[in-house]
Amino acid sequence: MQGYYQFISKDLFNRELFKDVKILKIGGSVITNKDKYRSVNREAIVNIAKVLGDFPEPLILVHGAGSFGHNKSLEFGLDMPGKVRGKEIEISTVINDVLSLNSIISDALAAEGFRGVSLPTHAIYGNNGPDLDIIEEMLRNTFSPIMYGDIIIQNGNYRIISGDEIILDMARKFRPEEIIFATDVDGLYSSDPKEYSNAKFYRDVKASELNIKDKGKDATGSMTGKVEKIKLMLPFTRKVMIVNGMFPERLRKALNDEDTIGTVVH
Ligand code: IP8
Repeated sequence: MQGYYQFISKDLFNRELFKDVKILKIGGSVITNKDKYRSVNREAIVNIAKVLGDFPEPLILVHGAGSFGHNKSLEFGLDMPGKVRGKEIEISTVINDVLSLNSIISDALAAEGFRGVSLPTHAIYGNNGPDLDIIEEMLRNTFSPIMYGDIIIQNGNYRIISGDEIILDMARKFRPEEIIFATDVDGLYSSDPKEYSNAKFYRDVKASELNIKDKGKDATGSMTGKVEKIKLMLPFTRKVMIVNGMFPERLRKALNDEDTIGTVVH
């Protein structure tokens, strides 16, 4: 019985300790040129690094894979999970590609004084899920853990894990104050604004009202998949905000809880 109470009080203590933690996802479409294999958007990366370098609190940072992950995953047929055996070269190619992107992001962040520590997703997700102790220890020491969309190996099987899924796992554990998605659009629309000129923009929307359909196809399901994940995250955070990561000032304001163009999902 005593052990049970110890567990409860430790958990409550942790929630208190991490109550100001924010989670930021930087979309792969912001930091890479999606149609060109292993091509980065250097300007966007540097701009975001400048914003984060000025931000005083530790964050949990997760970035997407963009053209370092999706293109080859689709080409190799890795978007469906399966047995590792026979796919080793393809899996290791993608794992190494997304690790290279992560190094570029971490270097740019370090150059701006951001105290980030990369935790390669494939190395912290074991057979039973993420090693949350490592992430917690980083936060406790005021580092910002950096994770990313990757391929993980569990019990002889591989599967792609999206940055959004990582965020859901982190939200469940750390109950962040806010979750921010920096994407390549201004926020959520009723349909894809790149295809439909009559798409309605949502400034503030209830998750239950969202019924978004897009035709986008990447290895992890595009905007429709993101919205489904956001609905699952909402019980664990005060708000979810989507901003255009191509406008660093919007990201800065979102991080500082100031009003800016974007979509708030309640
Ligand atoms: O860009 C996808 O992560 P995402 C990861 O966050 C791979 O959806 C390897 C395609």
